[in-house]
Amino acid sequence: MFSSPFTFGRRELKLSEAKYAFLGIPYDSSESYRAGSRFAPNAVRESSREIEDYDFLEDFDLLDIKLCDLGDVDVSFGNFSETLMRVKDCVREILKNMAIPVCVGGEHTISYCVLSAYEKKPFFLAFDAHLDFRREYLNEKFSHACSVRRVGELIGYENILVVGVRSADKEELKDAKKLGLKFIDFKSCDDKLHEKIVKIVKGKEVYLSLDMDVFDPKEARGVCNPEPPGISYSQFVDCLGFLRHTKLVGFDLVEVAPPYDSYTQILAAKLIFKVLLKNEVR
Ligand SMILES: [Mn+2]
Repeated sequence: MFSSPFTFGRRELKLSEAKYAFLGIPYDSSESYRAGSRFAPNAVRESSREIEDYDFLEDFDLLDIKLCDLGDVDVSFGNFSETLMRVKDCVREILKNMAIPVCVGGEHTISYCVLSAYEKKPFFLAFDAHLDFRREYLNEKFSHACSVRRVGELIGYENILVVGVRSADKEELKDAKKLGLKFIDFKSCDDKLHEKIVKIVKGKEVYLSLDMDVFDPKEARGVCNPEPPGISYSQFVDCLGFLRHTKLVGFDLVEVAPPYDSYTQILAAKLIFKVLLKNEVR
């Protein structure tokens, strides 16, 4: 007997049959601290295969999510512009088939690559410990530390909300305030967080970007730039109620670094299913 294929959630659907398309983007060329997010797509796949299909908390059968796994983008390590073209090609293929891209990085710069493929630019809702708003970092414009800034140049700063921020440098913070970037810092992530997010994203086409370092490192140690403290798994899942008020058009999960911990990839796999099922239960 052959084992099921090495796909996310053991899925075997084709792109033409799917509502969601899992795509690995194992690009981690600008990481400045703990490298290794290139290993995340396969690590997340491995963990996803062990998740049982019935979710008790939501009374939901995960097999009802029409999801396919397209494998990984053949990224060009160290070459951002070539990687950008390759990611754009793959994401365009997904969008042409009317499916929602579910991209697993890789570093946070992949969000810019994925968004470049959209003709109609969505609202960018990011969960991140970092502001990622530097003009450049180590003389590199397309660095993980500049990801939100580059996305802003692409879709407009007014179309961004970053949640969970607790780390930045003074210069980028000054720029962010000057350019009108919306963010909810970690201190403001209280029990009204869900409502605060809904107020801003209601009625919009939303692209969700989850940098796993937004979580408290006690819950997710295996990230490139851990930043204690942080939000909890339950707090994040509670926020996902925003999906009832928006149209989800894309999702990425970034910055998981499997060499430093083997639990974070399990949390990541679980969260991908949570996002998709919360988007199904409207
Ligand atoms: Mn971050």
